[in-house]
Amino acid sequence: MDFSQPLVMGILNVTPDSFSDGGQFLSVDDALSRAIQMQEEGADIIDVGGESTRPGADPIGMDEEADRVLPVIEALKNVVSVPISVDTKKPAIMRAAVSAGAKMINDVNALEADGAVELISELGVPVCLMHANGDPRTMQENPTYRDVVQEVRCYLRQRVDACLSAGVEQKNIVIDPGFGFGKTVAHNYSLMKHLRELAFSELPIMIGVSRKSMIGALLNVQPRDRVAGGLALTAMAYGQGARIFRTHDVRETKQCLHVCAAVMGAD
Ligand code: YH5
Repeated sequence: MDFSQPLVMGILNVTPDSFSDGGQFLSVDDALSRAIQMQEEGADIIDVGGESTRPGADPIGMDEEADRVLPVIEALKNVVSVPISVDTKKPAIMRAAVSAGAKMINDVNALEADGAVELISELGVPVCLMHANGDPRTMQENPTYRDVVQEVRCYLRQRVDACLSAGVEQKNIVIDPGFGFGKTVAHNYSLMKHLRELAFSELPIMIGVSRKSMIGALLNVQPRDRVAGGLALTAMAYGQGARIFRTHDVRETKQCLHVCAAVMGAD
């Protein structure tokens, strides 16, 4: 992947809580339509996720996750031209997703599962290593840090080192501070203010702030009214070197980054 230009990763949730009719089944067709729409809006990557990692969410089993994401990835690779990434913590899902056509792994657990680092080295695909403090079920109960920026940086450095030691190529590694994952609103804003300091070894930084509660907590609005807040964070992050932006709002984020890039490219 070429990280010299900012990339927008469109979120394709295939979890029951994301189903448009609130029902139990999201059809593969609905997922494909949404993905095609995001590609038309300019998405550079489509991120398929089957396990809800929202605060309070329960983990799901292997079979259920496989049944949600694999058919979508298999169908998607024939209808979109952009690379597909899979948002999973499970090595077996990573392997199956790559066989099904996924070109990148997005792991909110930074490859902490047994065998995950070795698997990524074997598969030779790009990976995003994200920081999370605790698991989704309990992570927001009482997050504490002495220095959130330094702790996240130190954690990511250790995970990067584990990958490099196992033979993962540096060019295949992306890092992400994990906004909202075991962090208070104050922690999230601190991480954003100091995002520049997270960078090391020229690794590309990815962020996911789209519609998250760090925006809602400030503006007191529902997720669908958090787009402008997300774009403000996107612009601030771009200015500090972030290069991959995971979002529900692809068209708006592309426009935001286009304008940001024009500022950076001006005389
Ligand atoms: C991320 O930051 N986030 S899943 C709660 C919300 C809205 C959105 C309404 N996967 C990230 O998107 N992967 C998720 O409140 C991620 N970075 C990376 N790399 C959570 C999510 C969300 C949660």
